[in-house]
Amino acid sequence: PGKRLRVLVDMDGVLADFEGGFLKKYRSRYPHEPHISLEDRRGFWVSAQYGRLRSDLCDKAISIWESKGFFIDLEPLPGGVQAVKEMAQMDNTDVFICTSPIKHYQHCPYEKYAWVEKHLGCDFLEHVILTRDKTLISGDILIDDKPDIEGVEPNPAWEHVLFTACHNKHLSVHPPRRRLLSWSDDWRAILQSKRQ
Ligand code: DGP
Repeated sequence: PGKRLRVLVDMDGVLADFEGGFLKKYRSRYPHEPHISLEDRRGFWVSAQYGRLRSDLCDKAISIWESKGFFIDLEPLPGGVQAVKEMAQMDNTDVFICTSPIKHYQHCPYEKYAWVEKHLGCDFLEHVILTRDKTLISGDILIDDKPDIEGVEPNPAWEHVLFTACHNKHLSVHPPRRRLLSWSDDWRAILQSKRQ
């Protein structure tokens, strides 16, 4: 008779391959400019690392994800769509996709809904939360690849489980913080650990 578990799952870098999609389109659009391999990515903000490489590359990086078609074309990360579908079928479990759209709003919010419809089905559109401040959203767990999730609420309801990505894999995560290494890792045990 325990209460329902509410799971928040991030989209870019957790369900959708933002980093891979970015690098592919960046190299195709700027074939004569230097790039940063996924192995060498450090820090959440792609544009910041490109800007350190050469100052004009910051705007070139930004131009990629501001382009029409960028977000809808992102490939699903291995196992993510299946895991979310399985979670949604579990007893006493509510799953929401919690994602921050970029401020350049011409394409991104639309394409995020379109991606969910394409890969998870139109019923899942009821479970999409677009917010620039995830601390306001209540849940038991937030699975997200961003190491520092901040906002106006100093004590968010959720436990942030850091989803491993190319840009965060070198960071040490100290207990009680924990990681989900990939969707092959034991996400079911993490959910179970939060149930009453
Ligand atoms: P989220 O993963 O929900 O926290 O959303 C963050 C978004 O920001 C996601 O679409 C990835 C994107 N992003 C990655 N690097 C940069 C950057 O350097 N600048 C901006 N504006 N957005 C970035």
